[in-house]
Amino acid sequence: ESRYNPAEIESKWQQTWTEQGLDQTLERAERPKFYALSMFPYPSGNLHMGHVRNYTITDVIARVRRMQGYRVLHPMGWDAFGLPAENAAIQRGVPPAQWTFQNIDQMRQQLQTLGLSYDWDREIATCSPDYYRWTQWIFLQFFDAGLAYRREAAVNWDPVDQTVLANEQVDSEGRSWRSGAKVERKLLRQWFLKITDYAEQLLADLDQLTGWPERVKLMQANWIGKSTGAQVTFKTEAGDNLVVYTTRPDTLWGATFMVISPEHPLAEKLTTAAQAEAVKAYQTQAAAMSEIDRTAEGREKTGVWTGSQAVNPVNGEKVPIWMADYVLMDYGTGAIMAVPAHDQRDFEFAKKFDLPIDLVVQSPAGDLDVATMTAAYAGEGVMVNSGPLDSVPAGKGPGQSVEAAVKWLEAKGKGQGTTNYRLRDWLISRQRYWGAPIPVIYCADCGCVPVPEADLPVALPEQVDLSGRGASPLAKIENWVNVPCPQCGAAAKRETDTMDTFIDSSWYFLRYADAQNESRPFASDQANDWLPVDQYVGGIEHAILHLLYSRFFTKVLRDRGLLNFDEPFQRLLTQGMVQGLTYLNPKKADKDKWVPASSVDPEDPRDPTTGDPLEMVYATMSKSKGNGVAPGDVIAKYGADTARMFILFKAPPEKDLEWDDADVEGQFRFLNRVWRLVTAFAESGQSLKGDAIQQDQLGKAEKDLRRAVHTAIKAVTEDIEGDYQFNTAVSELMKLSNALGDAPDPTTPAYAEGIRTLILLLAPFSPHITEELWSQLGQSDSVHRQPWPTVEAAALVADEMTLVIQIMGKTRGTIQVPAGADKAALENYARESEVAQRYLEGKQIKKVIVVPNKLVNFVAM
Ligand code: ANZ
Ligand code: ZN
Repeated sequence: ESRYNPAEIESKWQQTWTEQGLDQTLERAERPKFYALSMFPYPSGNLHMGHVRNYTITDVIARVRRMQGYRVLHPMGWDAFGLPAENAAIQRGVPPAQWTFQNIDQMRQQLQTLGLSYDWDREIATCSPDYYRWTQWIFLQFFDAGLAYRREAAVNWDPVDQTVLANEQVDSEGRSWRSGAKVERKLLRQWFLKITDYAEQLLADLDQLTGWPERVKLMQANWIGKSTGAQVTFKTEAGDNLVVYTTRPDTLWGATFMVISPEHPLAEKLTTAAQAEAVKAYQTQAAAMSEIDRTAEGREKTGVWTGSQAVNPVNGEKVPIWMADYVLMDYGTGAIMAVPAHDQRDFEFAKKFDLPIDLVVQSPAGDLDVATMTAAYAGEGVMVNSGPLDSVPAGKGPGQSVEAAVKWLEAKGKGQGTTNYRLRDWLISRQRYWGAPIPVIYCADCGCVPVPEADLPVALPEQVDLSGRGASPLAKIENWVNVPCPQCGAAAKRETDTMDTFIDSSWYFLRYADAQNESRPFASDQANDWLPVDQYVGGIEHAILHLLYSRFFTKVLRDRGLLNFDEPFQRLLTQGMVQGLTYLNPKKADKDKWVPASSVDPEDPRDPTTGDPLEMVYATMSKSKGNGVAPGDVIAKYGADTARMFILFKAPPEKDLEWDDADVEGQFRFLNRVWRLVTAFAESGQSLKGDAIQQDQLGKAEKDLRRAVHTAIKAVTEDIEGDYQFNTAVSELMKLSNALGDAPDPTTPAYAEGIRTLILLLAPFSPHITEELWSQLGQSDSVHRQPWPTVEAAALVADEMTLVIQIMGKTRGTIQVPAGADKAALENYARESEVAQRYLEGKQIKKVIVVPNKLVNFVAM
């Protein structure tokens, strides 16, 4: 008897599949399409368990769909531009391209050991010129549509190295990763994409995404941040219009001061001579702070009076104009009316600077009094002290105060209803080397000129100074920067910024549909055929930006006539984290508390440096915690099939998964059991063909086995088609193998059917062992090309059922009766049963209650 040797069979079949092109995309038009996509990885060089989980889930889905008769697109590629390659170059002198492509080769090899059914002919790397050429082409589509523009925006500036830093290169104390210098903010003219033009569509179309987790849709909606309210104009003493945006125009009668952002264009004009110095100092202080710090909840309020006032248009009262950093310039109008009685930030500000507080909403209890309030009141109630709004119910609903206020303001010409979005335009300029160059040229006469399509790609030069100091790397290469103007031929200069790598990943799913197209990013008919992606699988960390940007790109390309669909991803699965057993020293602080598992004796876990006893928890695998399990180690020991089985079995895909060696071992044992069952069957000389099975001529044992087989088909299919409950599907497969193991006669056609079914149902989960067993049974075509088993309804029908016998409502025993017996028959079986006879002896039956398929209850005295 042969032994299950995963190392041998896995590499053998991987090679055979590659040779046979088994995983290439089927182009047979008559089949329905299915596009299964995993979020492509950054090529760090090392595959981790999170990747393995992500790709295994998608692979099972792709394989099941193929067996179900779909033509499946299941591609893989590399999100290959970005900072780490550049950092490697800065620190170790390896050219970014070399570093990246080496990593890609290494990771591709690691992926191949997992038996993932990718069509490698469609592999893409976003850093290769035949990809970023089209990234640049798409940028020019945005430019042409007026959706790409330049304006000044702040960057992180390292004053020592005289260079721009990415956010990741600034530590939590705001210092440069290299020079240690305190990072400053500097204004640069940079490129933006006008995603705000699509804010409403991006929000509204979330409703189409019925196959997305609610939580992700909510995160997107919050990020877009739609709010409705009004713009109201206040007149300043100098006669300027100071416009505010408010979501509560109904509270205008309670506005006791105004606040402008430190960057507000009227700031200088509004500031009186006496206040000039204080205002200037405050502006400098605010400029150094990040938006997150400025708006942090509960932070002690700061601010300064500008020295001037404005007139509240609803009641003619004068209100002082203050400046404070909690008002942001790029939201609304950069100025607010402050209503301290009903807005918490304004309340805190008023308390701090001793400004008046006027109540305009009285609570239903009627006991609100500004003298005793300790926080702003944002609840329901009725309007008070509000002129025409008095006694209107406060709130945003129909017929309530906000609606009434907007009507009143519009009628009086004092303001108008508006909608606002929190979503900002997308800053895509990066002052870095390893990204797609932004394809424009600046000419003194013609201005900003797009690079003509024929000149794409604007290729990254290879000879480059990556010292991490001074101007951005591309800006330092004179012969690259200086080019003739494409329009007039005069001396001109290239743009030296590259694009945010999120741009690369905002269209890669379209490229896969037509990955080798040399004249276009993709042919529209190909993209329209394959997309939307039927199932997208990836991490929750991409719930906002990547998915939002991809949706945005899809809509813009649709509006350019290149696509005919609205949304790129029909169904989204965000898989849970893979957690490892983690040791921590409770006596140590935050980052220092983790002790790598490799330095711990699991029998007596202690800190190797201090001897302190350690605590154990499950935490997401990471380098810093030293709790990772290397996929390569598990594959070397048990094989990829076991690794896949464990990952699918251990937890439902959206849930976090705790790595557990014992359960890995358990799945290995299960595959060994399958191996023994099938090889024993093969060695007994039986074939899978078998004779046609006549259900009604089978004996009990065979019927029982067939029922187990078809129950497994039904359950596994439903588990996969429903919510991808792979864990319960694996349990069903284990049950089926037990049923086969218990079957009294392994020579019947029903047994052969069981063996065949077990292999087919297991194939998407464990592609190698099933292919090997399939071929050992003399099958010449791949198991992965077989049709998915279907349920035979007749085989599911049970012959017998268990009937409960009750006397006076008390269960006294059970009997086996033919399934499907009618009420009268059930009553008869029950009367004749030994249980009933024993309990009813000498009694008189008053009533018999029959619950079909369940029980018979005798009422007797
Ligand atoms: C008066 C008021 C009274 C407000 C009240 C709220 C409650 P959302 O819902 O997020 O859109 N605001 C407006 N522009 C701002 C800016 N640039 N920076 C900081 N805060 C700003 O928030 C809109 C509310 O946030 C606006 O409505 C305004 O305060 C403030 F009982 O106006 B409100
Ligand atoms: Zn020119």
